[in-house]
Amino acid sequence: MQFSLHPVGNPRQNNPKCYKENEMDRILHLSCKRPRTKGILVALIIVYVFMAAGWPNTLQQKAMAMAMDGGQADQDKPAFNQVSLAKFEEPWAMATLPDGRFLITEKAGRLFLFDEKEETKTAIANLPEVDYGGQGGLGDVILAPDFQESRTLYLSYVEPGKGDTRGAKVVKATLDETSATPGLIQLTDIWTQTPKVSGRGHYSHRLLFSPDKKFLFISSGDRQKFTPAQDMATNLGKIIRLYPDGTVPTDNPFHGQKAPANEVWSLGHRNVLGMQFDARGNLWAHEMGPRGGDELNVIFPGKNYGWPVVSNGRHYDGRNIPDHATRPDFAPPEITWTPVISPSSMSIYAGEVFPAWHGKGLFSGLSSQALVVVDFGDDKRKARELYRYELGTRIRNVTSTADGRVYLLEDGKGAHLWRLDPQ
Ligand SMILES: [Ca+2]
Repeated sequence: MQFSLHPVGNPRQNNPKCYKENEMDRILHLSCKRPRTKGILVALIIVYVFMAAGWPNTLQQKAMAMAMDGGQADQDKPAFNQVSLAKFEEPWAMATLPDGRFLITEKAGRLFLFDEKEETKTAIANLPEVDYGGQGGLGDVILAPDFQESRTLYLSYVEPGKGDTRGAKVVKATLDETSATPGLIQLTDIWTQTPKVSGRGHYSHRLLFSPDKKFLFISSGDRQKFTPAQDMATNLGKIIRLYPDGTVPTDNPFHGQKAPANEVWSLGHRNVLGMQFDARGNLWAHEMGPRGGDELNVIFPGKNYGWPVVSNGRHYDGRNIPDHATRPDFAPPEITWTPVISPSSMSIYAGEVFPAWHGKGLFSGLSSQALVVVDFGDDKRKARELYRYELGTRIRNVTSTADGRVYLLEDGKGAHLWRLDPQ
């Protein structure tokens, strides 16, 4: 099934008054969804007149792109078709296997093998029981660096605690495909969020291996409790660095301090749902701000990124939070977004299918309903958003393969898995 891309601008979707945060991740108010139909209609009529006048085909396409994009056409902004491959129920994360198949998690606790060539979707047995609800359930899935030989993968999910509490957990397991039904075996605990607290938000629990394959990074959200992000007696609101077996490296910045401080790589984070290393070895992480103030940070060991003391956004009840500029002792973000984009995942593009995206960050957006393309800058130039594609639906995940194919997972129930094909 083919879907044409119509990157129609809709400022209401980015108006801070038009979204609210609850346990479901920044839901857009229905009253704010009215598109700018009149402006689009006028633009389309103008384009139609030019087309009728017999412009060369390439000029027609450029005019169409400019009209649809508020006049900001960029020849380095490649157009694509969204090809629907399958549907999933509240998917969260996606990993690519060496043989080209995908692992895809669903929040309610299901993990699928998806084969694009065979168009088959196979449920994997023996998943751990997850505490499903709000922003949590089954979360991330990544392959161990030696997956080809070991068949080891890592999963993050939410487990219940005592009373009305819960927290994220990371396990490793072996993917066994020797019997008729694929299943997980040899599940081993790697890490837990501590303490477990009430609520069902801001687990973060994004997983990433370092380029040298020696370290496992885990993002741990503030669980909507704010102050734990500055409290080294908890591992909430932190980025964590471990050995792949869950033990704590002795060269971590807070080595020698009592657990869990010794596992902390950086602190002062709110809700980091995407992190990746770039080709130069920099660790980038985006995080959701409160009302305004989404951030892209470059992560250094031992640094404090300021939440909840500083933020370029406001609290949801309207109370001010001092900006980053008031506290130079905290690491400032490379980019802040107000209105927010609600970044849900990050991929750094390394392939050739979309040459214009090489080395760029692809961020999926929930309330922005967009694919956001970010230039990470260099020694002379700061990181910046290059442009975005407004897709008209919440995007939960963006994944790019080593050979450059790009896939999007829609958010919510009956969510499409799309492949992006260049036009
Ligand atoms: Ca910050």
